[in-house]
Amino acid sequence: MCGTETACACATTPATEAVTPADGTRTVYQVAGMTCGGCAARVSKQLTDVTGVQDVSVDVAAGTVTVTSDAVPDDDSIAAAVTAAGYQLVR
Ligand SMILES: [Cu+2]
Repeated sequence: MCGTETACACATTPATEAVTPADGTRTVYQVAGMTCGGCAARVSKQLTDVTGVQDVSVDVAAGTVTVTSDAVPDDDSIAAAVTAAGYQLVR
């Protein structure tokens, strides 16, 4: 089940598997509203497009998103990407 108002491919979209690069800065964010693998995939896809982001790992159960990037990402860029996916960055 997915509590979002927009269409979410909950049943068909697999969660993104975590791939951790050898180097990079890892930042953990709290994201509200994610309920399934489809949600995780949506958030992951948007965050991957943020400049400097190398890898995104979503933990739906914990409601956290771990972003690996060249440098510590701009909070506003991360928030905008999460919002674009249909969820809310908790900060
Ligand atoms: Cu969902």
